[in-house]
Amino acid sequence: MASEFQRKKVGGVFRAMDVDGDGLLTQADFQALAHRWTAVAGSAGPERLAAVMTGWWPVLRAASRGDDGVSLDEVLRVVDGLGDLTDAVSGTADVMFETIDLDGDGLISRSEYAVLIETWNGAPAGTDEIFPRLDLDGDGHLTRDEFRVHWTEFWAGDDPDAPGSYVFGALMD
Ligand SMILES: [Ca+2]
Ligand SMILES: [Ca+2]
Ligand SMILES: [Ca+2]
Repeated sequence: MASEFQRKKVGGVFRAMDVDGDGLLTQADFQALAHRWTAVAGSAGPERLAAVMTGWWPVLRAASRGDDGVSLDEVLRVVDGLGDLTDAVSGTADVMFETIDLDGDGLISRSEYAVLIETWNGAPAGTDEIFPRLDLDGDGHLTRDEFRVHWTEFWAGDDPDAPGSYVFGALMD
């Protein structure tokens, strides 16, 4: 069972992914998200990211009960099982990392991270508070390993104190 914290955390991302706001994730939402990502200027691999994101759609679809979309409860059931899918989760983290590494230097800068937040949420959001917490060694960048840790914590973890719980930004009520 998903905890209240997981519900809050994943619920925020669910609302960002539910592009048309009807309370269900559908293939159309995924296509809209993929479109949003392919519009990120200068990015080397948005098509690859779109393919990986679209690849999660059958996984979610399989968890839903034959209706037209996937509800938050159904997403939470999938999230419950992600502990068994750690390779797929960290693979998605790597593709996301490469997509937001706009200058291709193998690191995520503060401004590149801001692009992630804005593109994911469809609107700009402050990153001044969370970025230093995500930057575990304080060198001013996120490495691939740092990002993978946070991404996996977000999707497969349940720790309100872990920086990764806020990798998509602050949690809203
Ligand atoms: Ca929707
Ligand atoms: Ca970079
Ligand atoms: Ca760092």
